[in-house]
Amino acid sequence: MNNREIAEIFHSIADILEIKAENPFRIRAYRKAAQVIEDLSQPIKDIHTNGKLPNIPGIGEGIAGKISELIQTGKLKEYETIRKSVPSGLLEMLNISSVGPKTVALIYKELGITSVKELEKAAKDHKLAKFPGMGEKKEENIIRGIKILRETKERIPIYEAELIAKNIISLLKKVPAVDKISIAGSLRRRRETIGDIDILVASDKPAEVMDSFTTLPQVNQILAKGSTRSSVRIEGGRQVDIRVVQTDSFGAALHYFTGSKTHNIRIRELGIKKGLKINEYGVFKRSKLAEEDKKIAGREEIDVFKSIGMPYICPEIREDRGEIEAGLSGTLPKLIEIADLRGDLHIHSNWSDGTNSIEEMAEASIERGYQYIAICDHSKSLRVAGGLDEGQLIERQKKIDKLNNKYKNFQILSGIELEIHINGKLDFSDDILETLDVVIGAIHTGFSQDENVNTARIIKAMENRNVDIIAHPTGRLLGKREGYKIDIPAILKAAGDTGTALEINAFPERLDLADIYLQEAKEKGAKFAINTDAHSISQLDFTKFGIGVARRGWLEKQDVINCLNIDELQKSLEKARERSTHHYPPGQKKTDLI
Ligand code: DGT
Ligand code: CA
Ligand code: CA
Repeated sequence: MNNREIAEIFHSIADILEIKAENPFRIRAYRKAAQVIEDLSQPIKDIHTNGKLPNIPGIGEGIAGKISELIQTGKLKEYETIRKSVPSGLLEMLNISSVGPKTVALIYKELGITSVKELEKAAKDHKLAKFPGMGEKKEENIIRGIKILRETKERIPIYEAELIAKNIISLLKKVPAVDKISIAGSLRRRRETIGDIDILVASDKPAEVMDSFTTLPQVNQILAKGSTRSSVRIEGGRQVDIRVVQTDSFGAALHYFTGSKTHNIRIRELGIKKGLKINEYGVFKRSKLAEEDKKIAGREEIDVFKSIGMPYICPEIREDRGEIEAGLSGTLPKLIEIADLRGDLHIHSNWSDGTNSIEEMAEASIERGYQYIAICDHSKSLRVAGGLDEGQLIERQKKIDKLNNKYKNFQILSGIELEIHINGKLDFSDDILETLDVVIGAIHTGFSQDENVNTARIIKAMENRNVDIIAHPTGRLLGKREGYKIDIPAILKAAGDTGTALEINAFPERLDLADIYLQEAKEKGAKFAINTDAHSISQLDFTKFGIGVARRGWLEKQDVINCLNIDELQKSLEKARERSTHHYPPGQKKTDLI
């Protein structure tokens, strides 16, 4: 268990105690412990191993014992018990963005509400406003929070969908009746969330495939079972659809079931104009007598496109957002690929809130074939994430220099994920920033500011010549939080004007900047950086989700700065820094709004 997981459990215990209106001192002890653990710059596991838990200020003997239990067993008995002592609906309510334990306690006590659904009704019926600290605004926030919570509950994050699909496919591949198998639907198109998971199989023994599919160990409920199509619910409630077709229809079916529906309709219309019938079974030449339609293609997906005079269109852009026109006029983009990435420009180490050392992150990146990485630990004011101060930066630089002497064809860039304060001021002075290779400006506090405050705040940071990239530009957390209130077109434009790259943060719950903004940003002259924001080695593999977003946004490798090799990257960063100063010389700031 890492520091954050343990801190979350203590926060959760404090929440439950607060709902139950227990002793405030006890509540405070848990909260304090959670805070202290979040602030630690070292893995608590190591501190525990060294027997130094009792030395941490703010952690008493009792809490230290619970930390040991968590580290040793991965569980905490007290937590398991206390969780059962309140209706589970109350804990679910805590996931609503504007609802804390005090609100839950109040509505439970005063109105006997124990579920999210009841809470939504009460808010809509204005039954909450009369209580102290509530009001109409709060009711609105609750209703909106519940909507967001629901949307993500209904749709599956791509990260989870991919795990489910991979598991099922690896099991079905072992079934002899399965000839070919592929992911289809929105998961193949790499949407950020997935309604249901679609799998396509080619087989001449569909009944055997369906039997195998519906008796997989993870299947909880069979929603439908037929010879060409079945649907199940797996553990956790997620829906998986499967279709089985003949091998000589597999390509046509793959195209059809990959969608999107609007893309399919356009393709079918183009077929009709050419006297073709295109469906999930193949491409057919129409004759006057329907039964004489002659099948001319179906085995390979690309033949569907060829039949209407088009090159292959990658699944990620099959959304009827111009790909049909581009295909017809020969102007399809050459979409970026994972192999184009030369490095990762946003990686955390255990100098701030990462789990692994700089050296471990570097070696894992070398293994992945990178030429460089930028270690971008948090900056000083983000205490909860172990932000570094000026002194620690100097110490870290020594470590990085030493490692760089060791590596031959690999370079560790020294970077920072720099807090942008509410007034647009930066966490470090320009003198300090000058010494860093990569500066990523970021917002982690004060989300609730007005739109113009947040917009000016970010643009002001972009205008600083030393800020190279803006981290997760809209701040949304899929299913948890809408982005900050910002004027997105203005931010995209400022990125183009100042040469500050926009991050496509590949962390599965961020995927920020989202695909829908990328074309607009590109038109305004912006460049991008596809970064994982990895806090541990395994998270370095999040790149594939960032690449999915970039491809859906039609990006090519020349749009993305971390596709440059190290020399080109350094030149490009330098050029962008010059551009910021050129655009906004001192005393002529375009946005001195604050
Ligand atoms: P989702 O599941 O909501 O994330 O989105 P999809 O795109 O996976 O949609 P789904 O699962 O309903 O259907 C899978 C694909 O099957 C869809 O992308 C296109 C194709 N499809 C489904 N229904 C129709 C239809 O009525 N007409 C056409 N042309 N294609 C369809
Ligand atoms: Ca689907
Ligand atoms: Ca489906």
